[in-house]
Amino acid sequence: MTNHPGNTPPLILTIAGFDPSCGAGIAADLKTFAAHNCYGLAAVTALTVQNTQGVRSTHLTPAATLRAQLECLLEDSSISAVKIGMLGNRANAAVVAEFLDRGHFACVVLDPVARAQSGGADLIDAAGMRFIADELLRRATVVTPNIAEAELLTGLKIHDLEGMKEAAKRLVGQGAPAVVVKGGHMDKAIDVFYDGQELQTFGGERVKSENTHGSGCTFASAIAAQLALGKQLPDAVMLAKAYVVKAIEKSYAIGKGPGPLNHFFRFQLEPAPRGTHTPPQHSLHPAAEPSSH
Ligand code: PXL
Repeated sequence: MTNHPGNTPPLILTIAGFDPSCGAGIAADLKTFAAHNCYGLAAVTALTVQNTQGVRSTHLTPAATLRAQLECLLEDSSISAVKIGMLGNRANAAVVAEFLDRGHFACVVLDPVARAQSGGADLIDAAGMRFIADELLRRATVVTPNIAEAELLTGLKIHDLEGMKEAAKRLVGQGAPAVVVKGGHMDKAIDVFYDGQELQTFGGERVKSENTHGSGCTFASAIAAQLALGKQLPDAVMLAKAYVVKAIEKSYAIGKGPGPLNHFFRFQLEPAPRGTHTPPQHSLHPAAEPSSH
């Protein structure tokens, strides 16, 4: 039996919820890691019921089961970076804090997910959000709230770029080593980066596309991948933003609501045509196998 650790790419763990439409959450994270040539591991905090039109319900993983998933992975694998998304409630957030303390990870990207862009059920309870503010911010390498999440974490009301800068400073004051306040929901998609020293803005015209479901998950995961590949903040943030913009530009609809990003735009310039599938003529495809029974 062979095992080739020399060939292993960086392993990145996502701790997040599952979205069956695979635009956001764990599926978006794993696609992003794969697109960056990294291997993704995943611990599931919640099963959501949703399609592109919104979240209908959430079903949280029991805290003991989340803890068991995390311990099981930690025993076996050397994890280069951790990305944290939907946590669901305080109990699961507390399990994650415990896990971060045990794992001593070099890179932890915390996306403090509160609600889906399409609305619907809350993705964390109020006590969980308070726990993120009090306990998880300081355990992260970088935190990536959108405007609504930055408001919940700081208590500020954010109306403009100045408000975003104030929130970024406040979050660093509250213990986050570095922050990106995402302005994707403002007129101009400007993000504010602050690490306690330099306040920087990453500009951008808004991409003309409805297909932005999972862009927050993808952004945080792309930062985790860039950090795992050895990039420093804020270069990792800049590269992640460029990746998200391109993946939105190359996106397509899969349902009636906002579609997912095209995570693999680098590999596949045009989507495959639908309805004209020809089985490949090699022995690995079941349709090409001679029937033996
Ligand atoms: O985009 C936030 C988000 C995170 N995690 C899960 C989600 C969503 C939004 O739908 O479903 C599992």
